[in-house]
Amino acid sequence: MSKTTTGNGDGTTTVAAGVSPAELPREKLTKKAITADHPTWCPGCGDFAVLAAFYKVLEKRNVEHEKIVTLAGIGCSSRFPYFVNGHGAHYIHGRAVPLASGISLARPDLHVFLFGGDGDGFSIGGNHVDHGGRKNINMTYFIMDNFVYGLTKKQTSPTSPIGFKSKTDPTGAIDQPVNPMKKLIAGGATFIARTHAANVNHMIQLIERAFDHQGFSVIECLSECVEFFPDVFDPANPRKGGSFEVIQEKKWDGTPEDELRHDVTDELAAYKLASLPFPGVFGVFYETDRPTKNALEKKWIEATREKSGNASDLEILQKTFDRMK
Ligand SMILES: Cc1ncc(C[n+]2csc(CCOP(=O)(O)OP(=O)(O)O)c2C)c(N)n1
Ligand code: SF4
Ligand SMILES: [Mg+2]
Repeated sequence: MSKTTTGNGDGTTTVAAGVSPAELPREKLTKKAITADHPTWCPGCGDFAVLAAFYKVLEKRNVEHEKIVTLAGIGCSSRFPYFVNGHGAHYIHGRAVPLASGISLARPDLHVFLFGGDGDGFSIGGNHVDHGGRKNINMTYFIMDNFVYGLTKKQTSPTSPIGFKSKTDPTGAIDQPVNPMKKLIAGGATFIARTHAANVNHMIQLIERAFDHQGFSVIECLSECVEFFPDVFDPANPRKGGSFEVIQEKKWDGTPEDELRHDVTDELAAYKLASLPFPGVFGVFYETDRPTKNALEKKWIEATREKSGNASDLEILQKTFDRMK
């Protein structure tokens, strides 16, 4: 039998015999509790800042420790789940969205976060991102865009600019890069934002907004690969002589200056913002309130169960098989 010592300071709690942990006051979530392995990124990699911002949000929002799920495909950025002490998986290259979809639909009480790179999200996983968006499955996807395949040591990625010299384009990339904001708008994601790993406060604000959004939320974060594409994001880093232009959102206060501010529910306006030349603008491009697949599926399951005389899952499944005979 265990003795009574509530709150071990590391997210675990020892409880008295006969006391259910659910009955005890919850210990505040600390960074120590959510920190797992030592990050193995190169010194100076932008991904460190993303991890720090994510820890901050979990701590600030005091997310229930057992409700945190981090998922990823393959890539340097996709190593993220190793560094978070929560449920998680480092999955197949580009396939984090389908895995996350199943988890989100089966366990809507969990906070499902995805992390990955431009290659993982816009090349091999490009089609999954579209379907996650159009189905509006509840999850937050943070894409660490470094304009290169980092893990495999410098190949052209779908966001590499024309002229970028890499192992796959030794004389310079010739293909038109993907515009992440436009792709996400067209795909149907219901929260679409852009940030920069050099601006931790901005990252935190956006992760919090995405966290509060019901549906498929995606944040593209410019995160420098210091090894294979250094300094590429300096034009949007004030500490490196660049300028970080933040989208001014409408306040709906009836003032003349509000006329010029961005309406985040206006898809065409979001598309226009996405057309600005590099480094573009940062903040929320688009946000809309559309029913999630989670909610629609729940309704459908309830209606089906009622029609079947409140049969159990097994009975409904058996009836379906019987019909197929
Ligand atoms: C099916 C498959 N194809 C190719 C690879 C090789 N591969 C591993 S990571 C990667 C690209 C990673 O780039 P990105 O997603 O941008 O992540 P980064 O390393 O830049 O953070 C590739 C091509 C793989 N692991 N699996
Ligand atoms: S190779 Fe680039 S993306 Fe990968 S850890 Fe190093 S700096 Fe980061
Ligand atoms: Mg990359």
